[in-house]
Parts: sequence; structure tokens; C-alpha cells
Amino acid sequence: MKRFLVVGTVGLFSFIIMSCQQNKSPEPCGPIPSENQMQWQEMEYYAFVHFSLNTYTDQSWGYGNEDVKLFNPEKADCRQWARICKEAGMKGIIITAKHHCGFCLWPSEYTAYSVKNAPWKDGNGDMVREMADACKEYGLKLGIYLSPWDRNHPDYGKPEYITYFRNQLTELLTNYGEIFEVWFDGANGGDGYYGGANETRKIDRTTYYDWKNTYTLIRKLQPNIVIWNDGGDRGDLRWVGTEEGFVGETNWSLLNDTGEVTWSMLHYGLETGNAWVPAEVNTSIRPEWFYHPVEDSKVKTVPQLMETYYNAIGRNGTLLLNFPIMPNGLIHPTDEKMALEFGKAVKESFAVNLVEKARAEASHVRGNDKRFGATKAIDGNKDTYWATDDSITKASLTIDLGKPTLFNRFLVQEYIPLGQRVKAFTFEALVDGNWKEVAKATTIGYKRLLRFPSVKATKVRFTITDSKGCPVISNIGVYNAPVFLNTPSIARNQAGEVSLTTNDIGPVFYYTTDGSEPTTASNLYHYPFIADGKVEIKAIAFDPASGKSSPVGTEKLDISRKDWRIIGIDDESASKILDGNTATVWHKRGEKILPFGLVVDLGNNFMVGGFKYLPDQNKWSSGIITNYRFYVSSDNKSWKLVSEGEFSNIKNNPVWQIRTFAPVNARYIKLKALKNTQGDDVAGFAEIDLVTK
Ligand code: FUL
Repeated sequence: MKRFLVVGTVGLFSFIIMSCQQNKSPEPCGPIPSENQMQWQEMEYYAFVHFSLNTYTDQSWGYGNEDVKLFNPEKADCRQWARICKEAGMKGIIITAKHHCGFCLWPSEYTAYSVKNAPWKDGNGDMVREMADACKEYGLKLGIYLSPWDRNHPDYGKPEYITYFRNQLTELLTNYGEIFEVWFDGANGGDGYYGGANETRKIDRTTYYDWKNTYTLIRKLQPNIVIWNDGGDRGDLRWVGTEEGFVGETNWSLLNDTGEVTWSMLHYGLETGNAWVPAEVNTSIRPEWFYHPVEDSKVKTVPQLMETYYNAIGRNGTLLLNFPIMPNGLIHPTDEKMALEFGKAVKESFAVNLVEKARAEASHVRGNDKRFGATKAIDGNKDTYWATDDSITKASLTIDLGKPTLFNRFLVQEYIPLGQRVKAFTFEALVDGNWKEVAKATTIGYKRLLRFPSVKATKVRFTITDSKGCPVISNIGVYNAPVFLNTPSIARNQAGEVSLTTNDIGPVFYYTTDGSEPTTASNLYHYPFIADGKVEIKAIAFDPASGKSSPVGTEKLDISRKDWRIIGIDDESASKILDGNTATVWHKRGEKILPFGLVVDLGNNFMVGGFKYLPDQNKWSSGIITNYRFYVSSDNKSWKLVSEGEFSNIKNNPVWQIRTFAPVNARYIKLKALKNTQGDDVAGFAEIDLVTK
């Protein structure tokens, strides 16, 4: 009896202690964001602008010897950039103050290679200042891209350069007001001008820059900053392993403090990581980062940008979208149009939260305390949350929509100041009295968005099926977002047959072959059609049920490849290089095969003014060519070198590489692969094409 009393009293006592604890906010679970990371995460969407001497040389990376005199943007207007970004719903702009070529957009005291020696404003211009002023005027935050690799500076590779780099950082972080983010790209191809040395300089990126002391300096100068670094040290934010605009569906905002960071860790984060390192998705509104006129018809359309939105912000990342600035110093009108339409589409998509302030019930509530009740997830207040007792890792929340309601999007946010917890969840809808699972996913983090076909239901149920600790959910949303038809893809095979495709189910296509804008009165697409030779194809997808059209897809096709023959290769599958299918690739493998020259007989003579190379689209593949020479010939015997150089950023951004030169008459072409991204014995070709006059 005595024993029973003792046990009973102890039990009651611990029950009381437990419930008191549960009436308190949950303790943080694992690493948590710093105040700066939190401020940054809440920005969600901001811009990059890429502008440098590359803008005038049609390059992706300058070598460092380009003439400063080229820089003369006669209409430069940072206020235009800021206005567009603001109207598009962005919260800040990161400017390429210095790209890999070393040219500075501000009149740095420490180099002559800057705007101060350019014709722009007679050397009195300061683009970083103008950007800072414009950001201020439009209520945007300012960020700085300062390339650690400097292909111009004579001291690059020596200890002296670190002083130079820090001096420049000091200028940028002192003279332009508050900076929200600093961006250190890790690219380093080794070779460069280096003050005239024209050589290859290798550095060990983990030690050379002495990041630790550089970070101390940065944080001293800008206490509210976040550091992005892909150059040999883990900063406050991480790259997602691709520049295509998506992060992993599972995305932990965690990494380990020390140790190797693999591609998979960049892309998915690390569930067991001991440091908070959230993901930033950086991508360009065009295929490349700098402006190239050939890409004027390749600006991403609203459906493409929406896809990026869901795959970045909708997967617990931020979105850093780039605008390449034109040589005149402005954002191209098409880029502006797409960015503004995209901003409008995002606004429209999430305008009405169908569950805000609805009736909600939770399977568990922390300490049965209203402060942690279900309604806290739908009260529109980011500082309140629904939470359960510490021991609970499976819980659900049911929301009554009041009447049958149509929706196709689900939004959920964890209260990340207490850590990222949820490992798996489902989302169900009550349709005709039965629960139906409409979506399921893994991590949540700051924000998770799920898309599914429209469903009409009276109730919805969000269930956490696995979590690292008790769930802490700050916000839930259910939306009926407009659906956009994807821009059709246009491809031509070697026989000259053009096919139109899309991922959507149901639409029909209309197209033109004379450069005019397609409408529903244009040619209706039934089967692949012949459109050989130089032709501009424009196409739209059209959904007869809704009467909606997609944006226009455009493809400028050059001469026919019908008579082209790959010479000297006894392998039929080499025809994949000309099949118009970007997913198929041919590889030349073998010991010491590089340099390897791929020779094509064009069947006739043409005025060849450029060539196009598409690398393997599989980023894991070897054979992605980085250094090339391109030759032409009229007899397949004597060859003339017409272009040579590097496909600069091909590893991170494996898009079409286009090189132009003064047109020459040729019947044979040779693309010689000198080196690839992996430094092994493979040359891979997805497609080869030409630019003719
Ligand atoms: C890359 C750079 O090498 C590109 O040129 C660009 O600046 C991009 C944002 O980062 O990896």
C-alpha cells in the first residue's frame, strides 16, 4: 500500500511537471537559423544582375585582357533594373561588382581595370553607387558579387592578392550602405591574363583565400550580412548544385560544420547536419548569365518561371533570378515583360488562402493550450504556431472548408526559429465523404508548396507522418491557382521533320514557319512536318477546354542537316549528334583520345559564320568539352582554324554553346575537343549545328 502511494505520488508529480513543460514553447530541435539567415530567408525572391566587359564581347567568362574601353553603356539606368525588380515582387538585387575577368563596376582605388578608365561617363561613373541609390529609392536590399578568381590581376595566386581582395571587399562593404548578401563564386579555370603573364595559376581554394579572416572582416563591416560561398568554404548559405533553377524535393537547411560537401548534400541538405546552411536557388531568366543577343528569343516564359518558383521557393529555398544587362545598360524588354508577368502570376496564384481563419482541429495540441492550437497555423501570423507535446511526432490537422471548394495547391511552413523537423507528411481531401490522398512529400522547412490536379472537397487534412521532434507549424494555405500551359518544345531531326511536344496532357498546337506570331488561325499541328533549311518556327499550345494558350515557343533553325555526314567514325550511333534530340549523346572514349576532332561533311559549300555545341545534358557524364578548336575546310585536307577558346561555365550550366566568327566558305567542319570537365579521355556530343550567313 505504501509502495503504491509512493509510485502514485511520483507519477502524479512527473505528470504535473510534464504538463508544465508542455505549456512552454518547444525547445529548438537541432541547428537553428541565425537572425541574419532568418531575415534573408524571408526575402524569398531577389535578383542578380550580370554586367561586365563580357557584355561587350559576347563571352561567359572574360580572360582578363579585354579592353576597358569597351565599357560604355550609353543608356545605363540602374533605376530601370530596380523598378523592374520591385514591380516583379523581388526584395533585393545582387550586382556583379567584379566577375572573373577582374573588371570592376566601381572605381576601385586598387586597380586601373575599372569603370574609372572606361569611356562611360568619361571615367567618372560608379555602377555600384548607382545600383545602391536605385535600390534605396525602390526599397530593395543590395547584395555584392565579388569574384575571388581574378583573371586580370598580376598577383592572383600569390599572397599579395588576398590583401587586394580584402581591400576591394572593404571598399564595397564600407561605401555603399547596408549589404544583405555577399557572393563568392567558386569558378576557377586556372588560366588567365594575370597582368600579361598569360598563364595557368592553380590555387588551393580551401586554404588560399584564408576565408576565416575574410569572414571576420566581412562581419565586422556588415553585421547583418549573409555570406554565399562556393569557393572553398561553407558560408551562411549553400549552392544547390545546379544553375537550372531547382533544389531537391527533400531539402534540409542543414549541413555539417566541417568535412566534405558532396553534390547530394548541396542539393538535398543533410538531415543529420550540425549547422544551419539553407539553400539559395540561383538561375538566369535566359540560358546564360551574361547578355547574348542570340538568346533574345530564349527568355524564360511564365510557365517556365512558375516551374522554377515551385522548385525553389516551394522547396524550402530562396530564388535568385538573374537579369543579363544589355550593352546599352538596360534590361531587355522581353526579360522585363516575362519578369512582370511572372510576378503577377505568383500574386494571383496565392491571392486567396481558402483556409485562412477557417475551422481547424488538431489531433494533438501542446499541453492542450490554446496558444499552440490548430488555429495558429491559419491565423496569418508568422510568429504563432500549432505545436504538439514533445513526445508526438505524428499528428494531423483537419480544416473545414465549409462548402465544396476547388483547389490545386497546398502550402505549409514550419516555424524554423525552432529548427527544421518534419521528415514526411501527407495532404488529403474529403471528397464525397471519403478521404483521398492528393499529395505527399518529405521535408517542409521555411516553406513547402505542393501542386496537384484540381480537387473539390469540403475538408482537408494535413498529416505529419514522421518528424525529428514535435511538429511546430506556423502557416498553412490552400489555393486555387491559375494553371499555365507550358511553352511547346520545338525540335527538328536530321531529315528536316519538325515536331512539337509538351508535358501537358490535352493541348493542341498551332504554328507558323514565316516568323509571324501563331494564333488559333495558324497551321494546326497533326504530325511532324517538314520545314527544312533556314526557317523560324513559332508555336503555341492551346487548350480547347479552357480556351487558354501557352506563351510562344520560338526556334530559329539554320541550314538543313539532311546531307551532313559524320566522317571517319565507324559507329552508326554517332548519328545521334545530328538527330535533333537533345537527350541523346554520342561519346568517343579511349585512352589518350583527346584532342579529338569530330569531322562533318556538310554535303555542299556554305558560308559558315559560327557553330553550336550542346554537351551531354546529364551532369554526371564525362565528355563535357571545356576547351575547343573549330576548323573549316573545303577539301577535308587543309584546315583553317576559325575559332578557339573555352566553353566557360559549361559544367554548372550545360546549355547550347554558340560561337561566331567572320563567315568563311566551307564544305567540311571539325570541332576539336581539347579538354573536358573531368580531365579524362572522353569527348561527348549531344548535338552539333551551324550558324550560316
Ligand atoms: C557561375 C559563374 O561562373 C557564372 O559566370 C555566373 O556568374 C554564375 C552566377 O556563377 O558559376
